[in-house]
Amino acid sequence: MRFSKNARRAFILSAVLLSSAFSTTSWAQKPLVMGFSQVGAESEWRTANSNSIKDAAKKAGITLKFADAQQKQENQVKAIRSFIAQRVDVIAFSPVVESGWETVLREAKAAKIPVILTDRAVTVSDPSLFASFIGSDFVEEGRRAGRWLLERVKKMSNATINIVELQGTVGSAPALDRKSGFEQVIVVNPKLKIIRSQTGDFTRAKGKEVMEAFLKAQGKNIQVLYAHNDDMAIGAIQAIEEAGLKPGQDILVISIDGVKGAFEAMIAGKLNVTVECNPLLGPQLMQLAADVVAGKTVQKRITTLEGVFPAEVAVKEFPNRKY
Ligand code: GZL
Repeated sequence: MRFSKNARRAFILSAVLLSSAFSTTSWAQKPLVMGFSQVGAESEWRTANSNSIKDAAKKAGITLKFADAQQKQENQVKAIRSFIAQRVDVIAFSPVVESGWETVLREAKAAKIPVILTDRAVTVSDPSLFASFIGSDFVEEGRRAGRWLLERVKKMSNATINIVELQGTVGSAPALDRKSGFEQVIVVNPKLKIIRSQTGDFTRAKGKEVMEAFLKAQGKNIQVLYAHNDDMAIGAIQAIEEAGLKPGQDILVISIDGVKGAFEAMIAGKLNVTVECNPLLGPQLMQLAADVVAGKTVQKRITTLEGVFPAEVAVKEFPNRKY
């Protein structure tokens, strides 16, 4: 059977249209690929944060390339460069420290790959280097810790109330901001003095080690410990007990995150209050990534909602905790 020239032409045209339609359809269903650079695995908070991101990516059908930087900035820069080379659709990361990101973020921008900040902020001269920042207000977390202490010391007759402070990772947004927020609030009470302040790098081991040094230097002259996260507080509680003192009584213990370990310490009477810092950012991040890749307008700053949990509510609240 012979076909006319027009019939052959119509057949070829419909075959081309059909194949392009198929490839368009298959393109439209291509899963979004996200490169995520995580700070590390330094705390209970970080573990919960990583689990939230991995679970949410799976539920959203997003292909996640996850890199753990072991708390080293150079590893995060390497991971981001690798994501650029792999041409991922979007890059997200929790920057271990605030500064030193300008160059690699310019490389991502040149490659036309959008970047989303999660958890911690960066300091850059050009805000267009990231599409959005989703995370807590660390200054407010520090203020909440300070406000709890202002109320608590109303019951104390001491002429001065000496505070030792376990700071988070040097140069990180949570360490800088939690310190300034706390100081902004306690300055109104001249009895309150921060007599020692040093980084415990957000880990239990380092928190214990630094608290041992504080106790050796200051002994019974410490009335309050302010720790920038629960893991350092839990390490410090061990040091306080090993020094023969009662954490939560001889030394008030204030910390931030709201992880299960903190609730267990409060129920045991060893920690007085934890200020919540929500790590469960995964679902919001995946929605944000899909919106950014789709070219939708997104909020530049998304702040997570959080509370304060004094020991008095620990038993009741503990069963509700998700991390
Ligand atoms: C806060 C987060 C901090 C936690 C720590 O959002 O960056 O890092 O408070 C964690 O537990 O190590």
